[in-house]
Amino acid sequence: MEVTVKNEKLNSWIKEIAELCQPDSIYWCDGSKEEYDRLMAMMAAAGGATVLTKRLNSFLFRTDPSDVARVEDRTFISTSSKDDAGPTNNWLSPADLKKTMSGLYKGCMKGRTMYVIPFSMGPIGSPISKLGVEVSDSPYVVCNMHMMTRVSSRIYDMLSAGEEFIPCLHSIGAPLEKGQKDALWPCAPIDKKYISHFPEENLIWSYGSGYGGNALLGKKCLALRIASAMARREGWMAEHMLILRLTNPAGRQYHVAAAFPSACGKTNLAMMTPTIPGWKCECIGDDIAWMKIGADGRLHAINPENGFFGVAPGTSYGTNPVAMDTVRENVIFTNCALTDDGDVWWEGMTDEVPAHLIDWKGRDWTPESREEAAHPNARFTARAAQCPVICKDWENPAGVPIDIFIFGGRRSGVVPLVSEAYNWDHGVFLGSTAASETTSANIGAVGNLRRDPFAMKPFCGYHMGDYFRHWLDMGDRLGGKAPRIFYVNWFRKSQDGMFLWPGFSDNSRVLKWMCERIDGKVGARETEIGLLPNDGDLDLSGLDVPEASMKELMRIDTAAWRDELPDIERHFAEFGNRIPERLLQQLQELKKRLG
Ligand code: TSX
Ligand code: MN
Repeated sequence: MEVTVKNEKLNSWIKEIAELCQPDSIYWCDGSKEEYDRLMAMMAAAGGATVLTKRLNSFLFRTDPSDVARVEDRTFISTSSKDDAGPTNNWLSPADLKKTMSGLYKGCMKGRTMYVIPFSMGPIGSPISKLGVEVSDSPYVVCNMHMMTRVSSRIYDMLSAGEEFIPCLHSIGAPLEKGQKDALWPCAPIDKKYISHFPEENLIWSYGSGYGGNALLGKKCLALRIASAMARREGWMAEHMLILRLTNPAGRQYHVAAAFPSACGKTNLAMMTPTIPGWKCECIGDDIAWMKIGADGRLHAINPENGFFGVAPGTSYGTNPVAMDTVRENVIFTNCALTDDGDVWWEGMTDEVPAHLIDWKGRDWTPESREEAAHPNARFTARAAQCPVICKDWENPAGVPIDIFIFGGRRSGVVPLVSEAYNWDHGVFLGSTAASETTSANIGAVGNLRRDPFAMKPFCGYHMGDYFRHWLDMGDRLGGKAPRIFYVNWFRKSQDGMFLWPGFSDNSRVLKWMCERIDGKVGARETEIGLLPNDGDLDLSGLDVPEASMKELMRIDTAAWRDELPDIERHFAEFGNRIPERLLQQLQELKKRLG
């Protein structure tokens, strides 16, 4: 495509990058279906993409075994002062990092095409949206960006009209010498991978990985790390939250934004089908929320993304039928297993395990094989518009007004099914101390307690002490119009290790209680840790959870809570003098209540 964009910053940046990376050619993307189909056909012909004959317009990619997930150790927040990146981020000085990475970028696109990808995070033209331009040498990235962001030639017009954009430089870091045969998934070794953010100049540099959050720079890099830093400067919020709309039988709507660490089923909750009669749930987003205070004084949220980049293993018609229907066609699968009849399969997809598969490494697989057929972090990429329960307002440029914030984690003990914060400060305390037990899907030993404040630990683009303070500031500005804050734990277990709560669709019962709290229809009992449902207030009709289980789900184990206090103190101490006094006060009050 012949493109002229009258944007000096863009043109000089592209020129500079082309001179540094030395691609064979430059291609300006327009986001069209024709472009998508052409690049997919090219990758299929080269062998990197497998056409799935059983799933319309769908493709399977197998990555290099060294390039299967985000690389947190290689992720950097590069601010001029190390202290501004905070204790939860890796830091290198902008000068040092740029010097090292410029060395790597030199000639790194030799033998390849450099794609210029213009995109909008959020509906094109929404006052909450932001533009980005990703330069990448990966056609896999182009096709995924088509689904996960709004890629369109209209962005060029907006850039020509002088709109701002966030430059996102990406290379897989695998130049091709003349005559050299390309790898099926070219990338750089781990010690050469860098996922770098320069929040002081809204700039992203990624090198060496083609995978997900390392390479689709609109998502974690722009919409969370860079956007969180912008949001603090500009007085809005960029959060790692799903967004959903609940409608009660009377037709009243409630909007929920919820933050959970990984392996808690965020996508499942975002697409949940309520069990309680007459209640409806619609999906607005499953990963990221951008929120601004509107003219009405309330907090309005948009989903800056255009699709789902979801974890496949564990997704089934049992756990998430809506996701299964979302991925029936027009899907990019990454690191799933391939069936003999040209479909994908992953662990947990069906009760019956296929007798033969090609595993994610391209090898024959049978149920006797020792390794998993799909990688535990295997993914699907699908447009949000394909989701059968996508909310009609999911692209409303004004966003949806948030009524309820939910934080949560995976805890086999101690934390009750649901509690409500006493007030905004207490809610911020709950978010800032959120913790989850590690599962086999995480790194490290299974069952360790990990603090992941606001589920933002890997995604906050600045000092997390300042981030907590920003939450307190937002509460001050929102005043009586602030969303109410709740904390949930779907994962409490009995003495004999069984899940006490059925979870999934029955979580609608917990959400219903929250809505009734908002409307002042139900009371709550004051406990040491927050407000809990009174007996009989949770709608358990048609549910056969034994009364003893409900009692255990709601039990406050004050001794166990007291045992948590030193860990919370250690956690807060990490943030040094940037921890807000108001959170330390919340900790003191919790201590006092526990006696
Ligand atoms: O996503 C989950 N949610 C939220 C759903 C809206 N999961 C899966 C977590 C891994 C990503 C859950 N797992 C939930 C849950 O609420 N609860 C549980 C634990 C659980 C697992 C199985 C059963 C009950 C609870 N029951 C049976 O298997 C029959
Ligand atoms: Mn996420």
